[in-house]
Amino acid sequence: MSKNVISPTGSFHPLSAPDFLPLPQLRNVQLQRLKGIVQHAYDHVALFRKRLDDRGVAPRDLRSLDDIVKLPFTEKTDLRDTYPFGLFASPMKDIVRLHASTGTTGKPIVVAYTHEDVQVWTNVMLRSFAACGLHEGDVIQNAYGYGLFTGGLGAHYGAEALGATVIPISGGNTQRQLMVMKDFGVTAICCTPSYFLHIIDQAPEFGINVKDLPLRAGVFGAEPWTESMRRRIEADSGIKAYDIYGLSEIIGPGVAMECLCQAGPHIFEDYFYPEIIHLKTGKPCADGEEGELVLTTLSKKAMPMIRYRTRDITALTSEPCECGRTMRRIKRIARRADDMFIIRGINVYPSQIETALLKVEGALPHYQIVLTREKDLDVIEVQVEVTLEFFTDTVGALEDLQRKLSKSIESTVGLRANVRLVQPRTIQRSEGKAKRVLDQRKM
Ligand code: DLL
Repeated sequence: MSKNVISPTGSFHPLSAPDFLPLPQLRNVQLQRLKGIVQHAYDHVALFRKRLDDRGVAPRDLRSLDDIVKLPFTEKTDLRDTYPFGLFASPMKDIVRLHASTGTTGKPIVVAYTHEDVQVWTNVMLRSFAACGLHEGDVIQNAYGYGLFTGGLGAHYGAEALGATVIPISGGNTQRQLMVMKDFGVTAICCTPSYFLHIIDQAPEFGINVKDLPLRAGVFGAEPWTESMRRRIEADSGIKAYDIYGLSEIIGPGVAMECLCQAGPHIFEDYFYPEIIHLKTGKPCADGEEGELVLTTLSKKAMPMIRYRTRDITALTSEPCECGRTMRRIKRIARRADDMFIIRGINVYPSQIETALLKVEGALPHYQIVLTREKDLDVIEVQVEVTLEFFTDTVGALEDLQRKLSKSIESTVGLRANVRLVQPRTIQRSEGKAKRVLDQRKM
């Protein structure tokens, strides 16, 4: 594999060339692929065929990319209702891999890949790593979970194809993570941002200062995180934190990835066609306007997804990025429609609480939101860890901090919350996706 060329504003790998396709060419690739995949889905997926027939739409009616709005949406319930294999569009003999995601409710959803689909996945993951400046010679510690979760194997194949050295450590065993990071000269890590925070938090206990290690980049995703969280991570570890986005239904990690400019993930549009729609009406949103991300897979053979409603809230921008990539960017996904909770009539997302907490000095980025009901009234308690210095400080200082945090939440979210300060390492850590909200109201 040839060496990478790294420019000050972006990195380049020969296989990253499609990231920079001139727009007319990109749109043409998208249209040709869209026509092909819609025909494939129509021919092989009964549910999709029925929905198109019911609307009186045929695959040949797709003449331009704008015609995509004629197609019906696909939703998570469609995957559950057809569990396990009802949306597969390839015969089992052509399917080389299955993954599954349990999500937060109900039955798992099962996703499938042909050999060709795995190659596409490998390609977009390679391009993801290249986009944030990783290359041959990098040593990548892959702490995403290996198994039915797509994070582990998705990142693994891409890192190997890049020519990097992969350490398939999977999630968990933080002491071993730190030992390996130090002893194997790890230069990049892949895991959820919350798990990385936990790793760096533990480092001093094992005599390690992460800032002294050759580690320079983190490929963080699989859960919502905020810009304030990125700043904390970068300040505490001395590395650059990049946002990677993806979901099992579409392929896994590698749907979108940030470049060195850290200005929001670029969608690999030659394989995934993005739309943003109004949550309620389903109508298209304008460029830059926030709504729900809808994705169509343009090449996936085993399980094509047509206009899949991700429930992730973001905005799409076609503003040029300094790196020169023509692929559009999404705004960091800090919230999911499903994560919203309503408390005393106010809609709240955990990420708003995160932003409010991290504005205040002394608060650590470890928190949990507990919802309860007292005498028919919703009560919200935000438990937040504070630095040891604060805990050893006077009661007055702690009360002052508590007040500041309450105020910050009130001004950010418009809600009075009970803030409970807890000692460092009290809140349960996750090796994968963090669970921010404990809703005990229904119990
Ligand atoms: O989390 C795939 C993945 C693995 C992505 C590793 C990135 C890194 P699922 O388990 O199906 O797949 O969960 C998908 O996680 O719809 C988002 O709500 C959330 N999510 C994923 N990446 C991000 C991100 C993997 N960078 C769901 N920012 C998605 C915010 C994210 N949310």
